[in-house]
Amino acid sequence: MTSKVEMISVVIPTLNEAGNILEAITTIYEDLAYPKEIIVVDGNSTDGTKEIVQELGYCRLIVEPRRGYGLALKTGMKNAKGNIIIMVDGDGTYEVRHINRMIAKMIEEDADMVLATRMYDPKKAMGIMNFVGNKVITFFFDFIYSQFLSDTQSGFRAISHEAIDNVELNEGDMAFATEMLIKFAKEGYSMIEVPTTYKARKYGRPKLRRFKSGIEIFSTIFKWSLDADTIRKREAAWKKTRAK
Ligand SMILES: Nc1nc2c(ncn2[C@@H]2O[C@H](COP(=O)(O)OP(=O)(O)OP(=O)(O)O)[C@@H](O)[C@H]2O)c(=O)[nH]1
Ligand SMILES: [Mg+2]
Repeated sequence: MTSKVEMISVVIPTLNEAGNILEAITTIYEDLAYPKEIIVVDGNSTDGTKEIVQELGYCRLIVEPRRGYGLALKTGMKNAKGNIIIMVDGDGTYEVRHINRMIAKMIEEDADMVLATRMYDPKKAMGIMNFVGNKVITFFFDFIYSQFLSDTQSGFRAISHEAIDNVELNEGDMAFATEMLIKFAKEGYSMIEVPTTYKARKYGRPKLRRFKSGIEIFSTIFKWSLDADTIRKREAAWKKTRAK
């Protein structure tokens, strides 16, 4: 439950995002209408990303030399002081102006997590492979964990700091985002979505390795699905659907 904003910690993982990071950070700095801190967790970029962040002066730069999207986010979150954590990529693909909208929804609904969903983007800018992969993953996740999300692979989320501290997250790479949803579902934390738009990458290459990440994400989904509590909840959800 998140009923008020004390401070927002924005955590941004970066690995060679020199052409994207400046716009993301300055937009957040200017637009975010709450007390805030911006934490960039950089994987020792070699393209000048760190220098750009340092020069701005108002961001906290943490260098996390170990590889992995999940590890970077975990390190950032460990250092966050706000009662709400925003996680967002530093690659310019998310509309960071929508943070205010996510926070408003979080408070209004007393939610533990708000995800920005890219599935209702009128321009349908997401690549077909990512779109289909995301849909399949999301179908299995929703079905197994009795949720109603549309974009489980969204890396743009507002999260209750208290809730995230209460779950154990072990995945070091892209499956981290899915593991977080699974653990939240298991704890009974509320997760809702607000629509956002998707922008194609303008600079640099994706670090996502589709095949490797796909396998890791599916193993994570199935690994946590077989305990008695999850099976009981799923059964109850089926019965409820059948009774309608
Ligand atoms: N610190 C750190 N950041 C990383 C690492 N891998 C990815 N990132 C960052 O995490 C964010 C997500 O990675 P992306 O490469 O954009 O993955 P994606 O969003 O699936 O791919 P796109 O379709 O290109 O957006 C980006 O801001 C990356 O720079 C890493 O090992 N360390
Ligand atoms: Mg990205």
